[in-house]
Amino acid sequence: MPSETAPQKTILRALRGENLPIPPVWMMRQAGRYLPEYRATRAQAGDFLSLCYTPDMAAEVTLQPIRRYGFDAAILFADILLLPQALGADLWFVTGEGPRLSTITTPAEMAKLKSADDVHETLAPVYETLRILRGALPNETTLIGFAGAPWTVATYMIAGRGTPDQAPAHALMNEDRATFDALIERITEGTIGYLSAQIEAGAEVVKLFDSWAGSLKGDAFNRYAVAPARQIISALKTRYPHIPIIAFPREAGQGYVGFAKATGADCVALDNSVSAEWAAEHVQCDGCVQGNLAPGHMVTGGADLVRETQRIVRAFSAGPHIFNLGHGITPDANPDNVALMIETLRTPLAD
Ligand code: 1CP
Repeated sequence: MPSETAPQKTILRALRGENLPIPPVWMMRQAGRYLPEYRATRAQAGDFLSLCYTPDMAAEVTLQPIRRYGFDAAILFADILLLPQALGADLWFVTGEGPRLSTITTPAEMAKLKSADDVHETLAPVYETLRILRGALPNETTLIGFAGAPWTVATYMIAGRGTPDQAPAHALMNEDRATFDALIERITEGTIGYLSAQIEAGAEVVKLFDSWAGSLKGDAFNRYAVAPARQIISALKTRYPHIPIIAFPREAGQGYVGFAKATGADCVALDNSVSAEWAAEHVQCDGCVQGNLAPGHMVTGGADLVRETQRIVRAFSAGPHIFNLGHGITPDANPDNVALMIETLRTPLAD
């Protein structure tokens, strides 16, 4: 059961609005293919979904970057597409290409989905992974659970795969709004139950990934990025008022302004399409922000990485900040560059 503990952990302190002299740090996709130890466990598991659904192995890959780098947070190893699978969609991964799902584009397909309350049997191994992690993590490390935001999850369920412009999801939104809205609502309810169960199993923070929020414009952004996030956050805050929530409306641009206030999120995660200086003025004024180093620096390293890390730390130094990348670290990243980023961060700046 979650308990109200005094916030000692740096990530929790930042999420409660404290401005720490050295920002706490973790990295999106920190357990991933750039690490040889991840590749070894992944090979042992056989395939990606087996890795997600085998609690000992999922816990092991979650812990690997904590052991190697001493990150301030560990993020549960799972995937945003496990919820669609738990709702009844078929899910598989094509090597070298990515995820594939059976599609939901008609009222008949929608009717075949399970109810939001029926997802927990499939997802039980994920909750077990969290329980293992709570016992295995160092005392100072915060455990983050997560889910995809409804729009992003819907884009995969409608298209059956990742799509560069999310055209199939936009088409359904325009052509059959009732089915589209029913799907968004089912995912929203499922997400509330899924994240609640993650918190019960030991997640101390949860994050909502809206990776494709950037393709929602104007009213659609309010209706399908802001409103579902607000619904999920308000339901979680009613049940677990002390659990901080990070929202990541990736590539929202101007949509970042006021997003925390509009949704109730404790922290907004920033991609690297916005400058830290702009975000400090327009987003951090409302509370904690997370981000936003371009992931490419983890490939190229060197003086540019050091300079950019210091620039971001300086830009956000007047308020609460969790250091992170603007998106996930890529498989071609050099593990030594991650160490250099952390060393740079933890060395106090001269002025
Ligand atoms: O080992 C492999 O080859 C699989 C690659 C992989 C990994 C490591 C996938 C497939 N998912 C994951 C883990 C994962 N996914 C985590 C674990 C925790 C961590 O960050 O370390 C998280 C939080 C996610 C979230 C996720 N999955 C998102 C949202 C964040 C983002 O990157 O924008 C999305 C969009 C997915 C879908 C997905 N899963 C995997 C891939 C390759 C994709 C993207 C597919 C596409 O759009 O083409």
